[in-house]
Amino acid sequence: MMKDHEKIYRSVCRICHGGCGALLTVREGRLVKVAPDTHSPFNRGRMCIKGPATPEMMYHPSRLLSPLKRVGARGSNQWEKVSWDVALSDIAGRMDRIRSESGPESITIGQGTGRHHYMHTVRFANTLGTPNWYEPGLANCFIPRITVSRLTYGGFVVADYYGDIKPKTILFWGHNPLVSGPDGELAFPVRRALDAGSYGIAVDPRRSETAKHCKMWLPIRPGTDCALALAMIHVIIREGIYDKEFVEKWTVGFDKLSDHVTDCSPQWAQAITGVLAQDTVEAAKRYAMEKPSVLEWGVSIEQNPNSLQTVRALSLLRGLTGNIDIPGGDIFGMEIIRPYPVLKNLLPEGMNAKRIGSDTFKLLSGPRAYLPSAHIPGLFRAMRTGDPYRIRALLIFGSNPMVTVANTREVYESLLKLDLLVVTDLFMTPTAALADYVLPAALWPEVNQLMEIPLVAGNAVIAQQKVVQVGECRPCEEIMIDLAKRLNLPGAEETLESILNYRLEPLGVTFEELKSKHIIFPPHEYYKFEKKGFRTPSRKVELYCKSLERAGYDALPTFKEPPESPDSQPELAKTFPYVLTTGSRRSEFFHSEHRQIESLRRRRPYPIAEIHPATAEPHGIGAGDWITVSSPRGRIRMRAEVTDDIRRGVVNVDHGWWFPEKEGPDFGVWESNANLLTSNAAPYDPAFGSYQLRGLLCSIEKIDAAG
Ligand SMILES: Nc1nc2c(c(=O)[nH]1)N[C@H]1C(S)=C(S)[C@@H](COP(=O)(O)OP(=O)(O)OC[C@H]3O[C@@H](n4cnc5c(=O)[nH]c(N)nc54)[C@H](O)[C@@H]3O)O[C@H]1N2
Ligand SMILES: Nc1nc2c(c(=O)[nH]1)N[C@H]1C(S)=C(S)[C@@H](COP(=O)(O)OP(=O)(O)OC[C@H]3O[C@@H](n4cnc5c(=O)[nH]c(N)nc54)[C@H](O)[C@@H]3O)O[C@H]1N2
Ligand code: SF4
Ligand SMILES: [Mo]
Repeated sequence: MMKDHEKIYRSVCRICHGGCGALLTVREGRLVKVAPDTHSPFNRGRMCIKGPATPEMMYHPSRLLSPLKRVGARGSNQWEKVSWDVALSDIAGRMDRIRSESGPESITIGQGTGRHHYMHTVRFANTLGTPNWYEPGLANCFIPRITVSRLTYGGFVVADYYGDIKPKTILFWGHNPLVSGPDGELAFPVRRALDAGSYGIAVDPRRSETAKHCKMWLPIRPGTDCALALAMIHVIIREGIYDKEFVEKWTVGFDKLSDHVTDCSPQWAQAITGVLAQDTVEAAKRYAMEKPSVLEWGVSIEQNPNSLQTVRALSLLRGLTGNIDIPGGDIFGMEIIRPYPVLKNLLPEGMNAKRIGSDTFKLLSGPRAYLPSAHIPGLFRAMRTGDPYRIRALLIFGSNPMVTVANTREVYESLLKLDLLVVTDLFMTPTAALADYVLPAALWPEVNQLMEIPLVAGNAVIAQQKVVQVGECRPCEEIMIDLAKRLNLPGAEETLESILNYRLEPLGVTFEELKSKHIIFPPHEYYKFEKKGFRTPSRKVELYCKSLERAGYDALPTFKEPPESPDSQPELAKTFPYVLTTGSRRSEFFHSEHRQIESLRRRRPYPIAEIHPATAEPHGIGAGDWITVSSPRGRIRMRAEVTDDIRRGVVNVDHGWWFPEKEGPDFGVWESNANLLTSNAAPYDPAFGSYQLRGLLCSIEKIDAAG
């Protein structure tokens, strides 16, 4: 029951990429409870375990509460508290000096994945005049899926769980949305669809939480997804089960594609992927014939150096079967509000060419990329070596590259070379501990923002409202606006609220008004292509993609064996005989976060490596044993989980591990961090610069009791 001195606010959780409707109980200025909103069309009264843990995050004793300035040597983890004014005027002064001495491009703006301030960070970089901003996803997360969707059928699509007609078949590909949503959609509608009878097929080396709710599990060898997708295309074409009318009227390049996949039989794919040919045929038939079907694809298809063509092959499945823009299929976003004003035009034209990676990775860093950003390996190299020019300053808003970027050792060496490192975060992290200034960020109930859901599609808009304030914490948007004012940057006069109002104008509401309405979710419009065609140069689905050809990339997808795999490096595989995949998401944590949140950590106290009993047995490894997992680059300690729910010979390790309870500045970052095993070296995907985080080689060993 609500008490007099309590107030309940409706908002939207943003601990992960966000989207669950949340009820926030505030008592005497303090957030005391976060509960799921039963009226939310998305989570309908449910939440994952992280949502209700918000008050624990908010008032955690180690939360950063005021700006800190480094006093000892860099990385000595000695700080003094300073006022915002002292911190920001010193930071702005140093940025100004670096900008005039070495050009704005020598300042990089970094950020984490999908935060509320995501687009404001891009805006800040543009107005500062630097082409170099990044986040640790991008090349390896989401940009390939978004870009390829735009090239192939003119826009990003999401599964339609909300209309009268529901998906009959759901093909989950390298994606575990019951745990990891949303990269598009939240977990709950997916779960409702599966419970209501949608036929699930999971392509995953693990029998993931999602795979456990599916009728079919295809345990693929990591890194070989493109081959399996091509085999499904082969089956769909050879069996004549593609949507003939749709293909005829609404696609280009069918004959070329058909010729191209002639040799990609399910048997050919079986030898590469390990997926049984008959399962490939069955899955392809289901997807093509038991319509409407949706393809829920995940980040696994992007964490390899053939990401463009892997994502392309998968995108073609939608086009061939006509499962786009139809009720219960994969649908385009309605984009009901204006895009965030990132002030792209303020970036001087010449700066596009200076963006690290722009000459090589056109679809990540080129001027016409969807969201041009710098290529991370090149950026960190520029910090270390000054090639092609020195990156002297890095301002990070909510990211922990010491844990989340491949090759931690190099990240560390790069950060130490900077003249200025500023990290804005909720907690002290192994990255923040290396900074000159650490600034305290606001947590989601301390922020006014708009949440568009499903992600990127933006079919609904929800008000996220500030209901409390802790210490001196500030939203990143406000910190950037303050810095922009001190640096006299264009656009600095606009408040966050005026930006939110500008975005909402097409809906005829202000942010204040949306707070009381809470959500706007208009009915969906299907079959838009029938009136306007697809938003591609041919107005059709581009099975054969001329735009890619013009940009110098293959117009049709081809499988390439990952550069590090048992097949491509048989010699190395003698020492490192297993296939390593990293980073499968866990409900308790968001990437490197939440290890200090007791209620979550208690449920998953240790970093886990999952292995099959047949893989564990020759090493004498039993459940719960500590083991080392080694790759050609490093070695980490994990607890073994011995399980049949993983393909034999595959080792799946958690990513994101450090130990906030251990002493800084390292906080145990060199012990169990998956990115000590990964590589950021070439070869890269030629369009996106993606590199291998999944499907690498590794070995395992039991640590004896004494070790
Ligand atoms: N080996 C391996 N590495 C991976 C992956 C993998 O699968 N395998 N996945 C990659 C992918 S897809 C991604 S997207 C990246 C993610 O990489 P990051 O975005 O760097 O991941 P996080 O650990 O979430 O780091 C976010 C930091 O921001 C802080 N934070 C949270 N909310 C806020 C806020 O509102 N404001 C501010 N200022 N700070 C905030 C958190 O405390 C945390 O320290 O990791 C990548 N790294
Ligand atoms: N709780 C929680 N939710 C999150 C995040 C988080 O850290 N925690 N991170 C967010 C972010 S930034 C992202 S990108 C998304 C990612 O979310 P997802 O796209 O679901 O990605 P993962 O959970 O990393 O991997 C999905 C599945 O791919 C399988 N897999 C591993 N390697 C391969 C492979 O080579 N091929 C195939 N086919 N499958 C493979 C794994 O076993 C796993 O079950 O999650 C988002 N949501
Ligand atoms: S799924 Fe994401 S938005 Fe929903 S409660 Fe969990 S962390 Fe919050
Ligand atoms: Mo991501």
